[in-house]
Amino acid sequence: MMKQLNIGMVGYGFMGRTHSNAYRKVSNFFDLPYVPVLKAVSGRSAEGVRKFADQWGYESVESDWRKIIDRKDIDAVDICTPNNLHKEIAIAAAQAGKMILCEKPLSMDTAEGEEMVAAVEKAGVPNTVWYNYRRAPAVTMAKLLIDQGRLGRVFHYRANFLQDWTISADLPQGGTGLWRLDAAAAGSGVTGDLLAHCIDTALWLNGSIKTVNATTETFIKERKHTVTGKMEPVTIDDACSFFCRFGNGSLGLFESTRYARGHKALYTLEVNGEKASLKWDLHDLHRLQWFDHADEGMLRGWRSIHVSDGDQPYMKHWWVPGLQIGYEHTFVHQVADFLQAVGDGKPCPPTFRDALETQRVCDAVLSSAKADGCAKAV
Ligand code: SOE
Repeated sequence: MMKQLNIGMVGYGFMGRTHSNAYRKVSNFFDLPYVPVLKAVSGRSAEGVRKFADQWGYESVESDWRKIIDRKDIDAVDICTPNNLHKEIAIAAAQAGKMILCEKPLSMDTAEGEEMVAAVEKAGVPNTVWYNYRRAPAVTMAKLLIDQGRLGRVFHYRANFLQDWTISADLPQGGTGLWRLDAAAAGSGVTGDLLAHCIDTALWLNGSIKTVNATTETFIKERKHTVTGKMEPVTIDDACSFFCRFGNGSLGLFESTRYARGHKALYTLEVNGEKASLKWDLHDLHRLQWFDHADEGMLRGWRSIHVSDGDQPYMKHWWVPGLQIGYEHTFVHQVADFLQAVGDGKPCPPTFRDALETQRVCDAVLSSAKADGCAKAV
């Protein structure tokens, strides 16, 4: 019989839903050493957390996350709170010997991240950070192709994450859902929220980032704060672009904004190598675009690979060839990999230590933007 692994979730917003859905589905599709059990969820609004628990099938609710940590019947703590609470909860969970699954970004900044890494490593508890896009099968396949050396020497890495949901100046900052606009809760704007995804994938696919050169902008300088009710300065970055140098000698170009009218969650990446190139687009996430210079000249061109066959990453667990999966499945894959890793006594990347590297790059990007090393063009 499969062993149970009891989950205690802290927070229950959008990410609480994606993670809960993953816990509920994973055992139907994967044979794993553990079956996750939705034991408890905590949140500040008694009514809100109760409604969430009923909807997703949690056995119990708590009004204070500390109760989740104290409970002997919780094996793993899933942190789905705003970023400014990650550190305190993760350190307390590690000290209590709990496994931890932490929503991205790991922390508000590198210094906090270092404390969190020290805590989980001292406690020796399994840990992972939900950079879910690594586990879109087409992205995992990109990793396999790169690791097989099929691109040869890499020259360029390019990534964008574009959205348009904060263009209205009437949108307040702070509070449920809108904490992402409040630097005190989020740490940063698009850099920590969106570029962190691009950086995590880039570090995984293309190795370390050595230097960055960045620029940021805050287009709307003041917004009403939901909690105080007053107009307050906006201190997050609304848009950020940076270029960088990777350890392997390639050049990187990254852009993110929440002001790209028409784009809702356009995460794209492209890698150009000596022998081949590949491209991926979250809006078409089951496809990998592949160009191989070794193809016969007359037929050479971009291939659009529909990643849905049993011999492609993760797909043998789902339907039959040709039937695709989507966004929610990236989270199911992360839970599956986490439970397997716990069973095998191995780490489940990205671990806190892996995610700390992303945090370092984010900090470097923000500090470069602050220093504003721009030369005048006119
Ligand atoms: C922001 O809108 C957001 O929900 C991010 O917080 C997620 O990490 C990203 O995957 C989608 O966009």
